[in-house]
Amino acid sequence: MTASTHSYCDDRIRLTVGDLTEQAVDVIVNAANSSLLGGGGVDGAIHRAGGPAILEACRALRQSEWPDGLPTGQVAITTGGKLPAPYVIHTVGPIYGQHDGNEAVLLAACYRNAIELAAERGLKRIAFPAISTGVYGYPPESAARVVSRTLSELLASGVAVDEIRLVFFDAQQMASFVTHQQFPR
Ligand code: AR6
Repeated sequence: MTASTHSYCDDRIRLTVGDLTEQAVDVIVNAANSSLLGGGGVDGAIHRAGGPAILEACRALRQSEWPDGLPTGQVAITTGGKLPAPYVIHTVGPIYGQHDGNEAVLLAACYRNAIELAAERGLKRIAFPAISTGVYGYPPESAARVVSRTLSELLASGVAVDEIRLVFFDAQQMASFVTHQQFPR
């Protein structure tokens, strides 16, 4: 297998190196912050590539469902604006070291809640960035263990999605994930 074609769980989980904003799937997941009003990293890239419709939809969420902001581990869906993916699910990853040891539970909740929301909406192909492993400081090795266990449990439970794509910004990040993942063989 080449570095760009890793897959697990009967090919329902695929790893790729690239720009999340370019993924032509049904929905991409944003590693947002609780304000939902944009930021740097992948969040900034999504708002830049998707255009103002995403921010407008996020502002509407703040005025309706989430007046105090989106809590860590929760999810909210908006349009994808001009992105190839028609929808964005925004989630807030844990800031490493700031959740009294509950970081892994919260990181797992981001992935689980996003996939369950996608399934509820009939969105079958979902792409994720490596949530919390940038500015939020989650060690990528330990994120790989949490994410792989969470995703394999979800697929085993029969969740209705066809493809979960994990998008890494560079080959080194993907290689680290491959080394530390704990998908069933
Ligand atoms: N495509 C794929 N992966 C990317 C891209 C991209 N275009 N850009 C960055 N990454 P981060 P966090 C990777 O910091 O740690 C924002 O300001 C990056 O290399 O974007 O959850 C939010 O508003 C890293 O591996 O998200 C929050 O305030 C991963 O995406 C805060 O950052 C996540 O890095 C959230 O921090």
